[in-house]
Amino acid sequence: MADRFEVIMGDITKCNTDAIVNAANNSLLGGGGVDGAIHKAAGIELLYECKKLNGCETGQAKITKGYKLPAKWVIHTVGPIWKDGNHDEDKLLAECYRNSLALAVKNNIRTIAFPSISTGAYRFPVERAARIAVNEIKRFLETDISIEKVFMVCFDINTFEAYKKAETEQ
Ligand code: AR6
Repeated sequence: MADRFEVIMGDITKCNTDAIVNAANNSLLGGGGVDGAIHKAAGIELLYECKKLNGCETGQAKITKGYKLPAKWVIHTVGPIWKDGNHDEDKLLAECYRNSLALAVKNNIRTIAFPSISTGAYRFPVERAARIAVNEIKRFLETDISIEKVFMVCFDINTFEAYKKAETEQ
């Protein structure tokens, strides 16, 4: 199982996995951070497809094509905005990972890359988010046999260290 999950540093728009996950917002119409980078790299056709999806609830996930991205698919999920930890933030973040992976399985996706959902503009504390993400991904891989590889793609060293720590602790 350990070889099916890997924490790396990098730019998710460059990943040539079957799918990459986007940390989107409820509108699915683009934004800053990883969302902005994915839309920029995929091209305007991604926005056209997203417009047809009627947004997405927090914790849920929707799929589009990847257009100009190396990845064939983009799974858009909406992380919770951090308030104080008492507004279902943990549960909703866990749902993002579970629902994205379930959607990947449904679409015969074998390799998938996640960004650190909610820990940028949405201000979820990164160590807490990393523990939840690693736990959900590992638990999913324990019961699923179709996904070959899950990458956690960290954009900065602080995020990378938090996920590495969570990985070794669990
Ligand atoms: N590759 C991998 N990770 C990245 C990249 C990249 N190219 N660019 C940024 N990150 P954020 P959120 C990291 O803010 O907190 C958007 O405006 C970033 O360093 O992108 O879920 C949406 O439209 C951080 O570690 O997502 C929403 O409105 C992580 O991705 C809102 O931001 C997540 O940061 C979502 O906020």
